[in-house]
Amino acid sequence: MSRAVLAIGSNLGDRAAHLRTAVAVLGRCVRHVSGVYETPPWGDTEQPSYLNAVVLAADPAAAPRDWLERARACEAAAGRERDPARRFGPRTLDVDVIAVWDADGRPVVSDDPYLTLPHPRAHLRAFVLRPWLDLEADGELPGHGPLAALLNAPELAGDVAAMTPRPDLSLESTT
Ligand code: PH2
Ligand code: MG
Ligand code: MG
Repeated sequence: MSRAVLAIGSNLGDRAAHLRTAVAVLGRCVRHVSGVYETPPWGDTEQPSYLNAVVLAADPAAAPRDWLERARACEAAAGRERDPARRFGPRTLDVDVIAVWDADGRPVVSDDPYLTLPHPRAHLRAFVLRPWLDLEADGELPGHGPLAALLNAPELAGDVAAMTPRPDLSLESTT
């Protein structure tokens, strides 16, 4: 069994619909979907605010790169266009592979630039850590430790305070 934590985000168009597209395209491998947060743009502040959420996924057959391919398939389904000039710029849908565990429950560690695991900036991103913590109170980011401790870091205090839960938006499938 391969397990993955996927972070989903959108700040263009019908943001909630794009997040739902991600959940739909991931399909049967989805185990849990977090609540949605409204979050100020990180890294490149001249863009609209984001909706962010986290998906816990599992698939007995998936290799680490399969998670990246699935992430790319979700982004393509939401019409994602890449702007090489704006690495952290606006997007209809971003699906990032945050961490993967192998069939023995061991975290996959990789410095392959194509798929670096765990995600090299996840520990800096309240919009990833907070919804993940909601799903896994004892969750740990491999190599960085417990989510709760990471979220308490003084550097993240401003970002944590600025994010707003959006209980009016649900990503759970209604079918
Ligand atoms: N994604 C980015 C850049 N900045 N800011 C927020 N709040 N949420 C995101 O998902 C996000 C971002 C590029 O991956
Ligand atoms: Mg991203
Ligand atoms: Mg991405």
